[in-house]
Amino acid sequence: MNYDFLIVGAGFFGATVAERLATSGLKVLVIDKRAHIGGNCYSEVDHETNIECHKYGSHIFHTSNEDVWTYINRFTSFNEYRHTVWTTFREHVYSMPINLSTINAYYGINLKPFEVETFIKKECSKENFLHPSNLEEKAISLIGRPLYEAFIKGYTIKQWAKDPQDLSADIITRLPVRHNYINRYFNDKYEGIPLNGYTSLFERMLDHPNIEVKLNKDYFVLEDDIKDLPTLYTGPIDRFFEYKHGHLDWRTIDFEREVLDISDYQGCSVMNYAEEKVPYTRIHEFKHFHPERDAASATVIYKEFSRTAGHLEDLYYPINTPRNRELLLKYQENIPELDAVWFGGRLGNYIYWDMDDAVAHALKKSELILKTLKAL
Ligand code: 40K
Repeated sequence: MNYDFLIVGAGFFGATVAERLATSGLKVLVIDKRAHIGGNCYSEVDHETNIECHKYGSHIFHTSNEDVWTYINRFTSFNEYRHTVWTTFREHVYSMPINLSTINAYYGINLKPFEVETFIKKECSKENFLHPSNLEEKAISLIGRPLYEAFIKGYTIKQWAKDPQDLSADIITRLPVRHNYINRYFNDKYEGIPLNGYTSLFERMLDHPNIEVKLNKDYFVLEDDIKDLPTLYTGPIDRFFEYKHGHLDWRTIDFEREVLDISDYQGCSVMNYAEEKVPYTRIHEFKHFHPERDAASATVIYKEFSRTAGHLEDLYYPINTPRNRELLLKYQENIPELDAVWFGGRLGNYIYWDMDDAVAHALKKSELILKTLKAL
């Protein structure tokens, strides 16, 4: 095939732009340095248990964006899964995010919804951080010390490897505390897991006569004639510019997979562990994402460990520090100098996006690309 356009990365952003351009008649080459499509949303059926696992951690699709929902439903149906998160603290299980059940169970009381505001205010006023100087003081000023120490402190330390006392107060403006027993994790209009899994969704998106996918292909060792094509690059923006201003910092995640010969390990798909002394942040049990499938007799769990990412490792979460923000702006200043190169995705924008954000931005970017190519 003679290509009109190169797309680097086959995650949600790359796959969406590939589908849009191909449907407009362009011949598109999609490359990915990994051995599979789907980016960090990739799923595969576990060889031992037949349970579909999200290899890079739990992914729950949720959106209130009608255009995104309509678009994505051209390629898959969704099941009826509704996400809930539970958190274990000192051998007790609590609802997350913090709601009336969490508060009543933690304090051993029986507040009614209309009593929560006064109760929380009283807890907060036990210490007066009128001008919180760090994340810890801010959190205590919003929910009081007991809930902070149980549900926020240890978890934050494990997630970011930083003490909340050393984090900026303005990372959070509010800490949601629900005054009712509702424990659906997401508030969006639409939610679910692709019925046939994420990988099958990506296969459908990329299954187009104008799209060719080449895996195990690193952009930085590509032949020059392909590199000269108009390009959407969804890899790390600092890598594209050969790290000339320095490295942007990321958190990554390690998983420890275990197969257990029991039908249900934890009774939900995601269980957080709030205590600092438990080395993992959460445990994923993937069979719970597909209640509509025949239950396997065994189960597979992934323990999740957070750490700083090395430069060529799997990148998950941008680390929001002044240094990283400035560095990003420096790199972005280089973009207008480049002809017919667009940056997409979480890695290309150094940003945290949910899957629906990635698709929404990709739909917009596709139109911009098509308009620009016509003018060239
Ligand atoms: C963000 C900016 C971050 C780090 C780690 C674990 O559960 C998830 O995977 C996502 C959560 S929820 C969320 N919403 N926005 C970020 C904004 C950087 S990260 N997050 N971060 C999450 C997260 Cl070790 C989870």
